[in-house]
Amino acid sequence: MATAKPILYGAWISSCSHRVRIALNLKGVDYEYKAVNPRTDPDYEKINPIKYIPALVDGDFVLSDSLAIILYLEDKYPQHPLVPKDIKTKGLDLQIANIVCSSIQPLQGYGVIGLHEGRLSPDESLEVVQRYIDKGFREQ
Ligand SMILES: N[C@@H](CCC(=O)N[C@@H](CS)C(=O)NCC(=O)O)C(=O)O
Repeated sequence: MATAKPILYGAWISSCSHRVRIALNLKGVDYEYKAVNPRTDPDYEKINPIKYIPALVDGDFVLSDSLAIILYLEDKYPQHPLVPKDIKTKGLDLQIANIVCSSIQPLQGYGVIGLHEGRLSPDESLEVVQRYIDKGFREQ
């Protein structure tokens, strides 16, 4: 019996979803992509109650959070490894991944900037976004 393809829920605007799409494509995994608006799609809340994208549905298993999904894919599809075997290189790779996931994206994403909608001008929002992207990539 053919196994169902994993389904990735994401959106074009979401860097977190892009990470997982990149991992799936580097590994050559055949998957289905479903574009959703996590804030407004009532069906998506049943898949991921925290209402963030991405989420991966693999049969009856649902996993959210881009880094968790990527590490799951790494274990499930060992071809074209993404995580180095050398423990120091692996540690540094995970450091970079975590800085992107924890110290850049959340601080300049909708969760923070959206909270200030109407209170920050577009230039002020841009300043916040640039501050965290610049700090994360320049100083790590
Ligand atoms: N740590 C999570 C963050 C997920 C996240 O913040 N996703 C954003 C898109 S990149 C989202 O769903 N934003 C919708 C919102 O904040 O309402 C991951 O890496 O997947």
